[in-house]
Amino acid sequence: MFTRPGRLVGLLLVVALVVAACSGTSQADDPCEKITVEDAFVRVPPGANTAVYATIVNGSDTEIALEGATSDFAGAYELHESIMKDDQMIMRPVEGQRIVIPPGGKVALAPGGMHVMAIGVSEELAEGDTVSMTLRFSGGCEKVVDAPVKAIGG
Ligand SMILES: [Cu+2]
Repeated sequence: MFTRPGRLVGLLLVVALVVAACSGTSQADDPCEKITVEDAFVRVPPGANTAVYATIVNGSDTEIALEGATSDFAGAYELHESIMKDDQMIMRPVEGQRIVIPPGGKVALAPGGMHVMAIGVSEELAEGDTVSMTLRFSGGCEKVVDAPVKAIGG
């Protein structure tokens, strides 16, 4: 009984030190913790290839870049953008395979714009299915998202 108060103080001291250590690390600002991926979805494959869309929000005060994606439903994944050329919508790989999201900003990967191109779809994907995809960001940051498969117009 007599030892308990002493041990309790010792325990509280340890807890206080751990809390201080943890808050110290989060102040070092890990931008990865402040990236959120919203509304990710995969287009029902119109053929051998399809596109993945999402809105990426950078809540950190550091610039961050999407640098790639991986999953297991296709053979390869590239960052693409759709552009108008000679009155035609074409798509091309994003320069440097890098989509920059400014500090406090967001970037929408959306039909008619940027997207993750999934090349060589190896699974039958139908509306209502969900795929798991890992988005790779600068600084070794990775975010795993569940993307439902959806039909889009056109
Ligand atoms: Cu594309």
